[in-house]
Amino acid sequence: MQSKDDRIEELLTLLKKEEKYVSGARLGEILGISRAGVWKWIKELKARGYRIESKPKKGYLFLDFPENLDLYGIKEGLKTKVLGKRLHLLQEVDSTNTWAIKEALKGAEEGEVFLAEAQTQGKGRMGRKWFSPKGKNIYLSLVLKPQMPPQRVPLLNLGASLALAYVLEKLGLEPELKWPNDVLLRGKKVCGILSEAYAEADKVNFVVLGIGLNVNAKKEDFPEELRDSATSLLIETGKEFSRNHLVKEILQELEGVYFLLKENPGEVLSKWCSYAKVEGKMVEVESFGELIEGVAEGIDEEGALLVKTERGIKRVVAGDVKVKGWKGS
Ligand code: BT5
Repeated sequence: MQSKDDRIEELLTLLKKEEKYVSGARLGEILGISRAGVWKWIKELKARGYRIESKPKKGYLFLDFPENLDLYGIKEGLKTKVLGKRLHLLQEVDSTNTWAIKEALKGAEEGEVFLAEAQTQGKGRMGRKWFSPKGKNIYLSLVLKPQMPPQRVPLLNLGASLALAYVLEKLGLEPELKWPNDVLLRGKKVCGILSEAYAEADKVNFVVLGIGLNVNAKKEDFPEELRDSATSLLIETGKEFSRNHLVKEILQELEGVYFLLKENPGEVLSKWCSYAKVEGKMVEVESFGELIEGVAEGIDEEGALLVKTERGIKRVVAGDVKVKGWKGS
């Protein structure tokens, strides 16, 4: 049996598809409910921030999605098989990654998505913090159960940043990727990715993939120390974006890359490299307290960065890269 939420989602899909006024009687007929029932659900959608016009004798017209994150808005028309089949949203949480890990330990399924309007303790890598103001950006964590050996988990990071590059490119932007997890616009960080794996020696139990995308944050919303190195879609384009639409796009592109990773990881890597443009550049990498200097040679099949140093090729599995001319962290 369908839940009430599923039925309201159906009503929304119907209204959006029509692109003109639809009468309450007709909607009621299709959904098998009374006109008063339709009105009640429309009121519920309006209360969630949907812009729907109601006119006597004409009916209802869908105008726009709410500005706040909304699960119907994300699910409506979502073309994925696995990712986002179940979605969860909180107004505020410590970290969507921490939340998703707790749920995965309790049995959350592959593809479950955890979103929040704000994070009080958004996490970066290596104990760093992710700045997460309310109602402006996307903080999304995803539970994945990939059939891959633990040493290949870094490929998910690269795959996720590639998916984000596709999403941004569709908006007419020119994203660049920086090993291992940054998505940059004009050299500034617009998105960060953090994957946390729960694995045994030879088996991955689950991976939580966390994505933070700066969407509608203005320059003055960022703390002073990030203003030169961080950016948002609003700062880059002067336009506000629907976060519901973006979440949908992210899930769709991510699923494409995730499936491709299973079939042909080499293709994901070579696509990633085409956005990274790191090959042949002088880099300085800080990894586990060691400073490695040399020329970036590329990425190996497990997603590690290969650096040609004076003492031969060094394989870097984690760390921070500085490339001349890049301002990101
Ligand atoms: C990352 O770490 O880039 C991973 C960020 C992952 C965030 C998502 S949000 C959803 C999910 N839930 C979480 O708790 N986390 C994930 P790292 O490479 O260590 O970069 C962190 C550094 O980026 C910080 O030390 C700052 O310099 C900078 N930074 C912090 N907040 C930023 C922001 N909103 N935009 C751009 N740069 C930021």
